[in-house]
Amino acid sequence: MTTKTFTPSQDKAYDTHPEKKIALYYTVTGLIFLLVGVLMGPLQALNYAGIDIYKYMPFLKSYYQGLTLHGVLNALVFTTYFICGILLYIPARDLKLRPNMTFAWFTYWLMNFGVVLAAIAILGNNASVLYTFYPPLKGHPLFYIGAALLVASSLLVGGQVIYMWTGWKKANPGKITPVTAYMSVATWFMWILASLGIVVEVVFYLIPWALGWTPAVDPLLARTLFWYTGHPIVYFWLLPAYVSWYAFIPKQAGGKIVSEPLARLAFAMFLLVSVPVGLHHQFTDPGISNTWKLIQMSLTFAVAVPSMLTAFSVAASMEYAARLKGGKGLTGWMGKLPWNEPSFTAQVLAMVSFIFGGAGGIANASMSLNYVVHNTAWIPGHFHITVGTATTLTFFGMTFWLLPHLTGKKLFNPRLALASSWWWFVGMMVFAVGMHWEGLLGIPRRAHIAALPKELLDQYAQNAQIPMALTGISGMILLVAAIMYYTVVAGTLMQGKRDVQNAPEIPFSESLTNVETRKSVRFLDNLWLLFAVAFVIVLGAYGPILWGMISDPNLVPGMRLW
Ligand code: HEM
Ligand SMILES: [Cu+2]
Repeated sequence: MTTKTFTPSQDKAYDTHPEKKIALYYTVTGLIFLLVGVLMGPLQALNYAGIDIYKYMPFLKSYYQGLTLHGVLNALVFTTYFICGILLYIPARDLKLRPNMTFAWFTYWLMNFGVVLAAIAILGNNASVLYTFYPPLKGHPLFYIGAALLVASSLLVGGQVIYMWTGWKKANPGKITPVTAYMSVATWFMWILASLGIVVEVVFYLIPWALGWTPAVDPLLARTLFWYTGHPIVYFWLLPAYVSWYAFIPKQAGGKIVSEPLARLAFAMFLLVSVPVGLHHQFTDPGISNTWKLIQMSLTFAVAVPSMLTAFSVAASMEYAARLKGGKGLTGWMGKLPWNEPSFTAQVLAMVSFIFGGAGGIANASMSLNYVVHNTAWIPGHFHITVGTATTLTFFGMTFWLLPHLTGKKLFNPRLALASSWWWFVGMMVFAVGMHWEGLLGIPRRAHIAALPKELLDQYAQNAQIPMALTGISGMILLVAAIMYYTVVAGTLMQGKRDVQNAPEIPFSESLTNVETRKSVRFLDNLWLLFAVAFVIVLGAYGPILWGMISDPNLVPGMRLW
């Protein structure tokens, strides 16, 4: 009998690691949906500059159909796909385990199926309910069923990662989970707890109602369940970016993780306190007592702490790397960072954006200041420099090594990749100035203001000429940035040649600390325990409110306003 030696062939990139292929499919599918969503953005930015070009867009029945596409595809669909790709692949590689590939492909196709159902409803103009789908706005049942399948598939991916990790723990008794896997698993635990609200809202209330099985729903209860998930979902978007900042940026900068225990502590804190804070989106909602609003406001400030830990610790890792290369002075060391590397620079620009976004978030979360900015253009100004840049630009930066790593193809035109990152960053900064400013002048969000009669639009415009111009210009800058970025992605994927052996590796960083001996780290490795504690905190912060609403509902029939 002869034994064959196995050499991976150059053109078959996935022989040794079939999980690379699923990671590629998840991330690229997400990017394609993002492209469609992002193309609506400049139209909206022009609207906020008082310029209406919707009449030239025959495929959009209304501003709100476009805005639904934009919000749903960017915030819900792109993020979920991309995160499922990276947070399945990266922990599997870190633990040196292979996911069950049949199951993993099943989750991918289930997700596609869900998104197609929702797309049928939105594209047919039967669900222009925006990405928050607040009742009594009533969309087509396919929209809610599709959304439920999207969330369900993401939970199955999370479950698979937790299952892999549990198997690893059994096989490695007494060992501490490697840090990247730890952060990924903690994120999935957080998402499982966080998604409960939207799952209950959609499955128990909205689907039966949209199908006509129940005549009415309670809008306040639905909103509360929505925001139960709707705030921590931002951590579901952000934590994968933090994984990259903590675990990959130090290596990409040429150094090591300065404080690994701090990284673990930050993720443990996110698991504990990111969920019971959703009421800060409902400060203006009647029917919820101020006491509960204040409690959740305080918890919101608590969850800012791990983000600050992250800022200091990631900055310290970069400084360490720069000083290793001879960087000197209070700020002079920054010059030694690899600014010509698109992956690194995109992510650092994303971090800078998050500093501003986080600061604005503190204003949103303060009950008294919230009344000033609530439902104004300030709010989209805020979340385009958080999810729209901190997360999105980090993911763009990751693709600059990830796509070559997964496919064995060279990054197409790194200079264009670098330029696209700067253009996105600058575009979003200008956008943020314009929109925050418009918001402070009282211009509402989600308003087709460019279609107002001239006298009414002028009432806004006479005070807001500068911010409106900035917003419009930013939309054009962002359009250019998006074209550049997608040229890089398409150029990379469409090359015929692969060089699998010389493809970049996952930039796992080494750590300066030996964590095996640390009791605190050993304690934090009990993620099931932290999950249970988080659950109890959530019950305390939400149980009484939800119970009050469920036992005394205010039912309202559905409406279609489009
Ligand atoms: C070309 C880049 C982009 C531009 C010019 C843009 C522009 C805008 C504008 C002007 C609005 C406000 C619309 C209104 O309130 O009526 C908006 C809303 C929104 N954007 Fe973007 N955006 C872009 C990219 C993104 C990205 C990358 C994300 C997330 C990953 C995102 C997520 C959202 C969400 C969730 C909304 C809220 C929709 C709603 O209120 O229902 N956007 N965008
Ligand atoms: Cu929030």
